[in-house]
Amino acid sequence: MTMQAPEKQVVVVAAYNEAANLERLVPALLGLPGAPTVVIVDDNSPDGTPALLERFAATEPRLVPLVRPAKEGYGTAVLAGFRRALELGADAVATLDADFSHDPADVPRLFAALTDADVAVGSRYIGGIRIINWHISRLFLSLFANRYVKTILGLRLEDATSGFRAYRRAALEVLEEETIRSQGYSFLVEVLYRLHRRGLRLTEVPIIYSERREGQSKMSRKVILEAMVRPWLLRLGGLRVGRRAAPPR
Ligand SMILES: Nc1nc2c(ncn2[C@@H]2O[C@H](COP(=O)(O)OP(=O)(O)OP(=O)(O)O)[C@@H](O)[C@H]2O)c(=O)[nH]1
Ligand SMILES: [Mg+2]
Repeated sequence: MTMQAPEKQVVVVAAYNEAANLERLVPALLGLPGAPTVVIVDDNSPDGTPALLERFAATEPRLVPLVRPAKEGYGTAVLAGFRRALELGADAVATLDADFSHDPADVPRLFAALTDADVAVGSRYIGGIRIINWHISRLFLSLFANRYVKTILGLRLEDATSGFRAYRRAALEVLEEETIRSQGYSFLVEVLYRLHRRGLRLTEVPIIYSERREGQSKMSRKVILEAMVRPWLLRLGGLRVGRRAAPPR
């Protein structure tokens, strides 16, 4: 089944200490064709992000700040953004990082790909490798992580760990029924795995990824450990569920 380009578009950005980036990112997103509503989920960043968001929101009703009291991880931030987007009546929701690793100009292409998919993943790895400014060791880590989760979970995507995505509303409603256990970046894999198991259609759209220029990485040992363990927990949980539900193709 195909559908028209989504009407009410919402972009969700998880951000922690990204004020310098948000200063430029928010206007770039608000200016996109499709006039999206922009939800920024900040965890009360000490760098002044909450005040910056208030300033934007004072003059721009399409900017919706969602400030949580403390840092609770990427996954739960995006999930909170999804809930707000559904409340706002979104037909489709895109996610991207705040640090310009994902080019806001690519957002319309991701939304457009929802005409014949439920989830469109901005992929660094289909049809070649497109990453700017990564040390080779970081590239190997990312390629390994993708191979790792593909092997454990049977996902056919080339880039299951990309946070640059678009989801149809129906996909987010399915996620509402699922219990998402990841707090950090393994959220990205968990979401795809659950949607795949529920029979939703996943597709990939080529994007160019650039290493952040401003601000600091939030990668931590805890987050990496969760990313290593979570696929196994999902797979083992999935085996149990698999007795009742139809297994993925
Ligand atoms: N609200 C919120 N946002 C977060 C949290 N952790 C990460 N983020 C945001 O999630 C996005 C991805 O995090 P990054 O630190 O860029 O992760 P990364 O791209 O793997 O690492 P770098 O290559 O160093 O940028 C960024 O917009 C972060 O600000 C968190 O605990 N809470
Ligand atoms: Mg980043």
